[in-house]
Amino acid sequence: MSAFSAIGDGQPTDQDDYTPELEPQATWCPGCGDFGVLKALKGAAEELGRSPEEMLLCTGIGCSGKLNSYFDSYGFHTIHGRSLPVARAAKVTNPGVEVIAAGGDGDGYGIGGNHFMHTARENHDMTYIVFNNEIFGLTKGQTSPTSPKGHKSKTQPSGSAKEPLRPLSLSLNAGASYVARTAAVNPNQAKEILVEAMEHDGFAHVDFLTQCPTWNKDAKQYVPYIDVNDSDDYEFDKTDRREASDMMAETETALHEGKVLTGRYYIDDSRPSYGQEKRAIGEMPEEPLAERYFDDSYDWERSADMFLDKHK
Ligand SMILES: Cc1ncc(C[n+]2csc(CCOP(=O)(O)OP(=O)(O)O)c2C)c(N)n1
Ligand code: SF4
Repeated sequence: MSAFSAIGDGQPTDQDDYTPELEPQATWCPGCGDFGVLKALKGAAEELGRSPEEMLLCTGIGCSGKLNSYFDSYGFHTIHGRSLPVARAAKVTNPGVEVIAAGGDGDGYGIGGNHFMHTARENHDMTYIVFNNEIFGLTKGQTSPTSPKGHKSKTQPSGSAKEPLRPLSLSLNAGASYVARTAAVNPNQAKEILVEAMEHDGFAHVDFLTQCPTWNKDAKQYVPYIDVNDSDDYEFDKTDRREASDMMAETETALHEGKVLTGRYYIDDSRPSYGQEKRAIGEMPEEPLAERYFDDSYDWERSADMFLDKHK
């Protein structure tokens, strides 16, 4: 069955449907926050009734990149920092698929930072989960873009001299239409946020705090956490860009002072996604482009020919 013909079949699912036969048991270190992402993702997919055939999970490289070995859906384990371009191409050609991209903070905010910025700007319809453990995990704990200033590692033995990147603020300013932060220690909130992110039409960025007990002793377990949407101490309108921006800045600063703030920060339901915009102006056909691969009689246009014709 092709992916697009499975869409809308509404097959009943339970969490076991997403457990692969090949690697049913994840091999992350005991206590790793990555287990929390897997659990939340399985719970969200089940709640939304998405069958494994309706989902594509594109991952980068790192401990986090193993997510698609442990989640049984269509999957693409890409190269370092490149989950987003692959996910974009898949969504553009097969819009009915539920596309999820995932990777670490090194993968997504470092080497893949350019893709992150422009996928947010173009509002591609997908969920992007960043496993933020504030270090490079797989390669044994080097300083990453989100490591706090002063954090000591083998690559920065005297402590990082650099201010960390602010992922929520970057995402908002780049153009993401849904921005949230959750934590592996908060599985219920994490699942609810992933459900919302998957339902959102546009680029939904979830910064997921995932403790790495093996290489990042500083970050501990990201507890106690506070949900800024539930706490009386925080009041802001998550549909207001300026108020969201202020709340994000406070959250990012607080993290390195030992205060873990999480929640939904920004939601814009009015902005069309990349695919919706392209279809509206006639640059993309209504039917999934992917269907053409199954049509032997389809006469493919070569983009180079179209381009050369215009310049004659
Ligand atoms: C182009 C390239 N550069 C470097 C590496 C080596 N490498 C593999 S994983 C990794 C970092 C992983 O850290 P992160 O993305 O934060 O994910 P985590 O392991 O913490 O989940 C690096 C630098 C690589 N595989 N490819
Ligand atoms: S090294 Fe860290 S991030 Fe990687 S599996 Fe172990 S605890 Fe998790």
